[in-house]
This record gives sequence, structure tokens and C-alpha cells, in this order.
Amino acid sequence: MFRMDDLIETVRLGRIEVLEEQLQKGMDSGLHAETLVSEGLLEAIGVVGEKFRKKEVFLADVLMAARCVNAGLDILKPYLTHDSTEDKGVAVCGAVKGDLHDIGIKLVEIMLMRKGFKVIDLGVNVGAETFVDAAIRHRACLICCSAMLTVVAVETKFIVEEAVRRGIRDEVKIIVGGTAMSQASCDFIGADAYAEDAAACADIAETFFS
Ligand code: B12
Repeated sequence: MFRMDDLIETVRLGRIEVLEEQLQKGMDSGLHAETLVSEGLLEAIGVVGEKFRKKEVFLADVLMAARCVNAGLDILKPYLTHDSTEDKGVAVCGAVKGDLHDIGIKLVEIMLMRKGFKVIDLGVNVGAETFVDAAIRHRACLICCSAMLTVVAVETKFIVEEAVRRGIRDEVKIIVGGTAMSQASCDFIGADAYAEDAAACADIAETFFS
């Protein structure tokens, strides 16, 4: 029998070896992949993050749990991205230079795929030049950059500046997000939009290109 609490515990303990079986059980019990993500995987990383904040677990525990979340997202991806047959263009996505947090941007990528964007995943710790190189190479219409750490938020500004410097600023929309960003910082750096979560990001992207 599937229990959401068991899934949360599995992620919390970083038990990647039983993850697939548990997610399958969850699906077999009739739960949607979206529910397994929001009430299972993300709930668990929230719990671990809170424990880390209270110094009840080590950074390594957070890392193990995050690996589990990412593995879970990979397993569930086919069920999360099946929606669209449209071709809205290419979106280049990544976490900015100095930032190793990738769960949020992976969710952004999934939501963009659902809306019909082709996603180029640049991963984490991505410099401004690499973002813009990729945007040029793939003729992207969209750059999405994630900044979770306050100290790296400035990197989003460098991406906007690099897009201007390389002459593609008019051809590409830039959406920023992550806990280090806000509408105010978006306005300050001259990005096109800030979104609080992945779903809002995909909605905004859709309005840009519909
Ligand atoms: C998991 C985690 C890690 C993992 C990351 C592993 C991985 N593969 O991602 C590890 C262990 C590596 C890690 C390391 C560190 N972390 Co950390 N980490 C977290 C934690 C617990 C969860 C983040 C997460 O994945 N949340 C779940 C996802 C779904 O949420 P999210 O990322 O916020 O994304 C949502 C939105 O922000 C938004 N979004 C995100 N990206 C984008 C992009 C766009 C374009 C848009 C529109 C929207 C968007 O959409 C998502 C939801 O739909 C948070 C605390 C927390 N509760 O948030 C701390 C946290 C982010 N970490 C923090 C810190 C300080 C660190 C370290 C410096 C710790 C240390 N002492 O070494 C290092 C830095 C490493 C580095 N250079 O990046 C701080 C950041 C504080 C700050 N403001 O600067 C936090 C907030 C913890 C805290 N309370 O102090 N961390």
C-alpha cells in the first residue's frame, strides 16, 4: 500500500534505491504525478530544509534528499510533460554562476515543456556568457535563470548585460526567479519578468509568445 508519508521519509533519508518502486506504487494507487511531486518530493525537501535551518541535519543530508528529489523528477517527467504538441520556441534554462540549486529550475523546465517550449537545460553554475552563447546557438526566444543564493543574484544582471552586448536583447525574453529574486530586483536589472514559481513562469512565457 502507498503512503505519502513513506515517500516523504524516503526522500528525507535520501533512500534513492526504493524511490522508483514507491513512486510506481503511488501512480498505481491512482495518484497523479503532480501530486507525488508537490505533496511528496517537494514536501520532503521542505522538511529537510527546515531541519537544516534548525541545525538538526547536516548539509550532506540536504544534498542526499535533493538528489532523491531530482531522481524522482526524472522518473516522473514523462507523466509531467505529456501535454503539449505545440512548438513555442526554445527556452534556455539554468542556475546562475555560483548557484548549485537545481530543483526549482528543473520544475520551471518541466512546466515550459508542458506549454510547448523546447528546453535546453544548461544545469547549474552557469555564467552569463554561457547563457547567451546557448541562446544564440539554439536561436532561443527565452532565457530563464534561477538564483537561490542572495550572493549570486547579481549574476542575473550580467546575463541581461551580456544579451545586450551580444546584440540579442530584442530577440530574447529573460525571466528570472528563485528565492534570491523579486519583482524589484527584476525591474532593477532590466529583465522582462519575474515569476514566483514554475507554473507562473510558464504562464508568463506563454503570454509572451502566444
Ligand atoms: C536543497 C537545498 C540545497 C542543496 C541543493 C541541491 C540541488 N540539487 O538543488 C545543497 C545541499 C547543494 C545546498 C547547498 C547550499 N545551500 Co541550499 N538549500 C536547499 C533548500 C533546502 C531547498 C531548495 C529547493 O530545492 N527547494 C525546492 C524548490 C522547488 O524550490 P525553489 O528552489 O525555491 O524553486 C521555486 C521558486 O524559487 C521558483 N524558481 C526557482 N528557480 C526559478 C527560476 C525561474 C526563471 C523562475 C521564474 C522561478 C524559479 O520556482 C520554484 C517552485 O516552482 C533551501 C531551503 C528552502 N526551503 O528553500 C536551501 C537554501 C536555498 N540554501 C541556502 C544556502 C545558504 C546554501 C549553502 C550556502 C549552504 C552552505 N552553508 O554551504 C550552499 C550553497 C551551494 C551553492 N553554491 O549553491 C539558503 C540560501 C539563503 C540565501 N538567501 O542566500 C537556503 C534558502 C537555506 C536557508 N534557509 O538558509 N542547498
